[in-house]
Amino acid sequence: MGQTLTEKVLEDHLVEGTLETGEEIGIEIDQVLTQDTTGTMVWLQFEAMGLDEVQTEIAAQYCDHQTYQFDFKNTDDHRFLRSAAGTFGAHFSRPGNGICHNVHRENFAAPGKTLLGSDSHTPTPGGLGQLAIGAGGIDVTVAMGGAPYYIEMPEIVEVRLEGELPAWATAKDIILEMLRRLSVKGGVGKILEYTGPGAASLTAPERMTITNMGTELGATSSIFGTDDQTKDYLERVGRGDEYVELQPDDDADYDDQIVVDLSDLEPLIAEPSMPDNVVPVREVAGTDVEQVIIGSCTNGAYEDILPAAKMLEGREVDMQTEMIVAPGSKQASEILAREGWVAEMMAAGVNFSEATCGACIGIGHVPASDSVSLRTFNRNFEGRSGIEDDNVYLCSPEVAAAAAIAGEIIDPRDLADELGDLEDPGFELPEEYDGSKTDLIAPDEAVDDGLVKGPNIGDVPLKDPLNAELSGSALLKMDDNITTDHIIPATQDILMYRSNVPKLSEFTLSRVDDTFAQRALEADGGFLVAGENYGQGSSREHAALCPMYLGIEGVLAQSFARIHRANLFNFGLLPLTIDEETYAAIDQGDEIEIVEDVAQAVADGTEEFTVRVNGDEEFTATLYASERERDILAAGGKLSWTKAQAEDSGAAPADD
Ligand code: MIC
Ligand code: SF4
Repeated sequence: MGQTLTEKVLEDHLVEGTLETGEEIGIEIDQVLTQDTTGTMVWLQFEAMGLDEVQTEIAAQYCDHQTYQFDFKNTDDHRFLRSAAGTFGAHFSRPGNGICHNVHRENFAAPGKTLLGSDSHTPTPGGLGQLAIGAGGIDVTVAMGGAPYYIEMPEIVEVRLEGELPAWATAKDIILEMLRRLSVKGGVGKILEYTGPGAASLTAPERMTITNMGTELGATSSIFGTDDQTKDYLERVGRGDEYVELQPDDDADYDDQIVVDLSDLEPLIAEPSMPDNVVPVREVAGTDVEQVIIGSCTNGAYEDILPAAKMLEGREVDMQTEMIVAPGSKQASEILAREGWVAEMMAAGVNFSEATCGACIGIGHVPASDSVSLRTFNRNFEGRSGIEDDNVYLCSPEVAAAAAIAGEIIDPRDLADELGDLEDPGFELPEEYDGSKTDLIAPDEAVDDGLVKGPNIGDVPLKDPLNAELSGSALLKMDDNITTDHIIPATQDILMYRSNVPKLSEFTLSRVDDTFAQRALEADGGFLVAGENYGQGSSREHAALCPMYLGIEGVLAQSFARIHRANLFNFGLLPLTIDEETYAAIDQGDEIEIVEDVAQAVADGTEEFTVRVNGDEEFTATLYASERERDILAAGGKLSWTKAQAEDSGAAPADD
């Protein structure tokens, strides 16, 4: 039986285990990336582990989420990151140089290589045939120290794209169609491998819109084979020599297959407030729009902005609508500026921003109350834009530009009919990605050789090893699909404390219940209870670290999102899976006790635990964990475990 593309790359990097679905495998990591809001913890943990030099082929530190530096704490974080990159041997991308995924794909992403990143949209260069996975910060730290990365071998699903996109339908509509079909948890435990003539018809940047937003499906990663389109992109970014040919075998054996006929697609839009609330644009046409933003790591590249610029040429943004373009990289801004498109857009009424994540996490351009905002981003979780009860829709740049012109949601095909002279702008790559590289500092150009920490940068808290007895109350009961934006929001007022866990913890789950953090501290122990897909969204390990700091011992949920589940182990919190009946039986405030000697049972490999509620009713909860995960849990988390291992061996910390 032939191999899938994923199996080929995994086999090439396999250091432990076999490629059997569900088995834990260890893989070698070639490249790592981190960004400003997860990176400080990455380097603090690197330091705490006693590591002194990056071991991967490439390590890159980007400053992209909070580039406006509203507070000295942000600027201190950036200075610390520059000093860490310089000290330990990583590339450093200065604030404003662009979003990590955009700058990485332009400069480092390479087919056949593995990439681990402390950001959930790390799978973006899957569109170039790179196997790229998002993870919690400490997993990236350990990989950067040269140890393998461990995951459960995912199912590999073929997504066969037939046909070609019709006019005005785009790559964004392909991934929105996937979300419409599969939902935000449809990709959990899976790698999606795109094949077929439809895949071949897409350029590399279009593919990267799809692989980027595969994260919203919950997928471990998404990947395309390589071909002339890949080669063409690599040549244009000046790295044609990094091309390697990679395709699945003709008789590759997939766990499942999904077929999407591109010729059936039309402009789609995700309604508030989940990326899978997808409908045809025509269904919501006529809705007034007060704000339109083109940007983010999904659709903020040069090729994404250009179609909107062409649509706006010689036209004006409607009087009641504000339009912002926030490019994904400074290089994109630079090329658009040199070609005259920035001026064209400004003349049309567009407000041109620096290259940043910004508005995607509610930093700048917060929508007005009771208003509709159309964005080309990947997430529209409630409140993420910076205002509760927001109405954020997700769409392609073409649909966004059409709305900016009309002042209301409109299918661009209908706008074209109305205007008579509006043509589908198509999708075009620049002749050459020839922006300046002054904002990317290579390790051998580094100006620092010591860590510079501002007063807000604290230590990484450690947890004690797992106790025999585990009991406490159900401090908070939550619904399905709780996101990490609910657990630790990323808006400016909160984001500036990412390097200060005691302070950041005060905001834990405040979006669900603003009395939670105080109650948890006072209770000194307790549990969280949640429905399906708990912890979806971001890779931020703070969503486990802060509850741990507040004394939470475990989470009982119907299911967990992949990265968050790993983060719970990494910070010593027991993730127990419960069924619907148990979920229904537990009320907030109930007293919960795990009947077994937990430390012993975890060490013994016990899977089923007895959960006693209010000293009376008993239910079964399951611990799905590999031996390695059990050891990490027992030690109180990955930092303690890695340090203990290093002490035992008398060697540099390792992960196996
Ligand atoms: C996001 O899109 O939610 C973020 C902000 O990029 C996060 C990272 C973070 O929380 O710092 C992610 O996707 O992992
Ligand atoms: Fe930045 Fe938004 Fe992309 Fe996250 S999803 S990396 S916040 S642009």
